[in-house]
Amino acid sequence: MSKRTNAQNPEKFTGIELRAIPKSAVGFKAISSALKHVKDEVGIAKGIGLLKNLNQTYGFDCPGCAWPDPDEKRAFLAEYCENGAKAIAEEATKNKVSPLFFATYSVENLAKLSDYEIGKKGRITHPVYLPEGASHYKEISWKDAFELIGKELNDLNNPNEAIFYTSGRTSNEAAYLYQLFVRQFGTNNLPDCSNMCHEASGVALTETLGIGKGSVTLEDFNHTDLVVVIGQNPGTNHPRMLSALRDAKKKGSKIITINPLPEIGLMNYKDPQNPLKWIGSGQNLTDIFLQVKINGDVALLKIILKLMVAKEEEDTGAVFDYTFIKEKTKGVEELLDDLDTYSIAYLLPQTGLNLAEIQEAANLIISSKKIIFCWAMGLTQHKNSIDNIREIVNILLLKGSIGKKGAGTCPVRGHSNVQGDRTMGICEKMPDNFLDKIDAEFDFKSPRKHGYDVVNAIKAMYQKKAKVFFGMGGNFISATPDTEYTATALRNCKLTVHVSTKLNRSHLVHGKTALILPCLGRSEKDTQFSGEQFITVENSMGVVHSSKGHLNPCSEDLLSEPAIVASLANATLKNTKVPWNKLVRNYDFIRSKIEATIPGFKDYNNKVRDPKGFYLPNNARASKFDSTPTGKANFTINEVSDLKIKEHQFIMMTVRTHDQYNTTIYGLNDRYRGVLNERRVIFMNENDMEKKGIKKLDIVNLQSHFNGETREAKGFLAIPYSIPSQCTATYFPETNVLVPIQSTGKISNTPTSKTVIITIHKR
Ligand SMILES: Nc1nc2c(c(=O)[nH]1)N[C@H]1C(S)=C(S)[C@@H](COP(=O)(O)OP(=O)(O)OC[C@H]3O[C@@H](n4cnc5c(=O)[nH]c(N)nc54)[C@H](O)[C@@H]3O)O[C@H]1N2
Ligand SMILES: Nc1nc2c(c(=O)[nH]1)N[C@H]1C(S)=C(S)[C@@H](COP(=O)(O)OP(=O)(O)OC[C@H]3O[C@@H](n4cnc5c(=O)[nH]c(N)nc54)[C@H](O)[C@@H]3O)O[C@H]1N2
Ligand SMILES: [Mo]
Repeated sequence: MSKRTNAQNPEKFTGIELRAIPKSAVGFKAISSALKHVKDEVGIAKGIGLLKNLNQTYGFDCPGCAWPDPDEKRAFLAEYCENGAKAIAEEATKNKVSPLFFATYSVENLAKLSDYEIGKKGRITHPVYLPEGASHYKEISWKDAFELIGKELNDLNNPNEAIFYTSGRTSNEAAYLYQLFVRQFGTNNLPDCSNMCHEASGVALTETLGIGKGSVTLEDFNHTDLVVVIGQNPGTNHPRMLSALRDAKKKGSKIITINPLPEIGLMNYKDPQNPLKWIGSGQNLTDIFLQVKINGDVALLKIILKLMVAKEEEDTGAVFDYTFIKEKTKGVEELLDDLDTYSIAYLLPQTGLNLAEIQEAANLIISSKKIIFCWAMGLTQHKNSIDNIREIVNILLLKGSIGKKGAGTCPVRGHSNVQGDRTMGICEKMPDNFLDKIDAEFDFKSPRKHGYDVVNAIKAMYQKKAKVFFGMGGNFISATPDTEYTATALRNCKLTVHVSTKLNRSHLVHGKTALILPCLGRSEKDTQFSGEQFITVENSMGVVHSSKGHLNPCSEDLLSEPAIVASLANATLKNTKVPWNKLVRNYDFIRSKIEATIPGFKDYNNKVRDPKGFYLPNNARASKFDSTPTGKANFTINEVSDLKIKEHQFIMMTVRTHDQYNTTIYGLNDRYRGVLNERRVIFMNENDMEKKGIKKLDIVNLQSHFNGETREAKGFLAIPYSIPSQCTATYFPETNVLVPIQSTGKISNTPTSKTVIITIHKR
């Protein structure tokens, strides 16, 4: 019986080695590390073939991050990066998880492994089923699997008892069919990884600029005066962004970095295109580094705003773009009045910085006409995340630095099609005009009641209000907060189903019965009735383009995600007028339906055959703001963080190592931070360690504290690091157990994975 399998990574050390922090990012080490992963996972000959097709105009889209490809020239080496190569090596791995594998290993035994060990087991080759009370998954036919799910869904008292999660790798075509199926089934319970990711960006940008997406294109980096990279670690998570930053610098732009950690990719960088330049240390990308305290960003941005106002008062017109403010915006007076209520003396301690360094950064902002702000999880996973982002918009609006070349917003997305999935309607609360179009096209009435987002889905399962969990990709148990609470939630379900490429912990922390449905990966050929198909995705800058796999599928028993949705719909829906089988015969048919129902996709099938793809309309890029509630771009009034920690407490942020893709752990190294072969570490300020009598590599237990509740994660090695006092960093997902389910962002409801209040206890 596998009733209470491990939901957390085992408390087990792997043999840490500490190294000096490298002097630069990328360079030869990156190429050799990438090739090593490719060689180990897929073999060298197949590996080179794979890399050749990655992000090339007729190849497949990197399943790594959502950073865009250049519209024009693409170089062999430039268009994949170390971590992109790891991502595809992971998918194209030689290792297989077959029915024999499942017959050999019980669920209980597999759950004792770490996420790293589980992931290395490889690709799932057949659909498998775990009956109630069974200890091992066993093979099931696709037909029986769909019938079983259809029956469970139809047995529910109400469609809202089912939850349909999506991770962000799902293609536009699969996502569109999936949301259509779910809405025809009768619910809007479509939580997605965005709820844990850039939700706050979407909320804040829609309110202020009328579009939940960023406004810049890659080309803008060639025309900007200043790039501010705040709360983001592109050297690890979006390595190809470093090339854009390098290009910006070459054209004379400056870079400000705002981060509690001096992330090596931003500080020092070696150009992968220029091996001759690898001798010696790299180029310093960052001109000004502000080592802000965790969650001190609103206070910092407010000081910058106050310094801008002070300069403008001294020298009218030197800072603000009055024409833009007058014609395009609303609320500037209220903003200026509100800024007056704060004193710099009050704000400064919250930043951990000194005024002189902030003044230096403010001077760059003051003197720049075209500014791009880039950000990611360092801003979006806090209680006041929407304030972080709205404060950035305030700065850009005062400068008139949006909707023109070289300027604007750049929320850097995570998953390679997370933005496209939202465009396709994967969201628990799509606006009525989207639903009206779907209803008219397919002749049904989709539900209007909003569904559950990720956190509310977990609570609903915990409270037994939801009974079936269906995951389209992803690794729900390891990606979500409050691991033990979420494990109870999943175990409460009658049925949990995962459409997956690789084995992960979510297959092992399951409902009373469970299914794994194995699907094709991005790099694989997708053959349907009309022949080989391609799929389409939307990158972080709103470019929709095609992606076509070149490898033979790792097993003959895989289905594509669109085919899985169509079969599921056939097995579940009684009165559907959607021609599910026809849509899957040729994905052009799906794209025609997308064209008919979603704005911006006119002539989709034609346009997407241009290898460069096409840009979706973007009102902020076009400097049109009439879609906001006020019909103008809105200044907003934002509150500084109310985070209060006691003297003996610390703030913990959970971050990614250089060797992982979210919950997929490629390896145990975090080369850029000088930590090898260990993930159970906590980075601490050296003085804090001394005060607490903690020495380098002492073992500590961590406790988080929220609303009087305590959670614990045991066994971490303390590492002295350059980080502000009372701030600490650990790796996700090992410390997700400490992130309280109730601790979420205002409006965004995103778990506050970057602000966890902890105490540290020496063992
Ligand atoms: N190789 C690889 N690529 C990836 C991923 C991956 O796991 N591996 N994940 C993908 C996904 S889904 C996403 S969302 C992105 C994530 O990309 P990132 O957001 O870069 O990822 P994190 O590791 O969460 O890093 C957050 C950064 O914010 C900083 N930070 C934390 N708190 C604060 C704060 O309060 N203020 C400021 N100013 N900075 C702060 C941290 O020090 C860290 O540098 O990457 C995507 N790309
Ligand atoms: N503490 C903490 N928690 C976090 C974060 C954090 O910074 N700190 N970050 C959050 C963020 S930004 C995100 S986006 C989420 C990520 O949450 P998820 O998207 O749920 O997690 P991933 O680890 O990306 O999912 C990996 C799994 O996806 C499956 N997979 C891979 N490719 C495919 C495919 O092509 N099709 C299908 N069907 N399956 C596939 C594989 O089986 C693999 O095991 O985690 C969030 N959780
Ligand atoms: Mo993400």
